[in-house]
Amino acid sequence: MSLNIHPSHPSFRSVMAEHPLTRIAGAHSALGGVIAEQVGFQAVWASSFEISAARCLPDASLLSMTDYLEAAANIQKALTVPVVADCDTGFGNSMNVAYMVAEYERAGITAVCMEDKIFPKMNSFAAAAHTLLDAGDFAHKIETAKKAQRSEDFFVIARTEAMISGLGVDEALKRCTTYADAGADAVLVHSKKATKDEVLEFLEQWDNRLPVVVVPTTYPDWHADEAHAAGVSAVIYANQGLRATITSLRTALGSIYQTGHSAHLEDSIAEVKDVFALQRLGQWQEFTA
Ligand code: SPV
Ligand code: MG
Repeated sequence: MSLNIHPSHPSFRSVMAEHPLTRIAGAHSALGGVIAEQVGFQAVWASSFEISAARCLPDASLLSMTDYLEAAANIQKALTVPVVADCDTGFGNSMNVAYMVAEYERAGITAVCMEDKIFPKMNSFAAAAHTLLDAGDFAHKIETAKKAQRSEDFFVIARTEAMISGLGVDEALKRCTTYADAGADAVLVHSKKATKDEVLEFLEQWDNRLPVVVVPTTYPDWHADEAHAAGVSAVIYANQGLRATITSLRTALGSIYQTGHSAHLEDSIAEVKDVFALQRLGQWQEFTA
């Protein structure tokens, strides 16, 4: 009898090869990851923003690599789709990057993303300088990550914050070319503009050497199919799950407190048996049969 209490998962590289557009949802816990998988997402983003927010801390390199690794590994353990681990700046210099790759790979993570800001970094949407690391130094981190990996399948995404820091599309193109030369498996271009125009301009000029990943948080009306038609290979819905959770909790708990009971919520909140299903309780109980 095979029990699905220790799910296995394909590599992110194989998922990318299989899907013309890989759709990825952010999570901070196994619960969010499993729900993302159940509704159809092909991968889960272990988001530094979500993982920090789950502890009511800013996404500002306050948590350690060990904290982020534990969160990502706990998500991965529950899934049959791969996790893409948001590894911020690589948690330090190239030596930290080598250690990071060894530890993440050992924990069964098949894809990591590193961004070209200086450590400590600040969340891309926060009012801050968002100073970039020298492109050559970041390229060295990418080279180091690729050297440190054991499996050929391990996937390293190089994220540029050039547009976040106000340096524009040309700088993003230059940096992504340098990161492709350094051996990255994909590039992620992040923008916090209210429209997709900046990202579209990047895509028009990008030579398609590597797949492009986008995070349409501030331009949420960009349909996944349109993004794909414009040259995007993977799209990350990085924090919508977290934001939905905040709204749901506030509404439900606020209403229980106000009314003094929870009867009116019964039809709109998950049933206890739904929780049991997410816990795979039935499969675990087979051990006692
Ligand atoms: C995250 O989800 O942690 C990200 C995306 O890195 S963003 O918050 O937009 O920087
Ligand atoms: Mg992040």
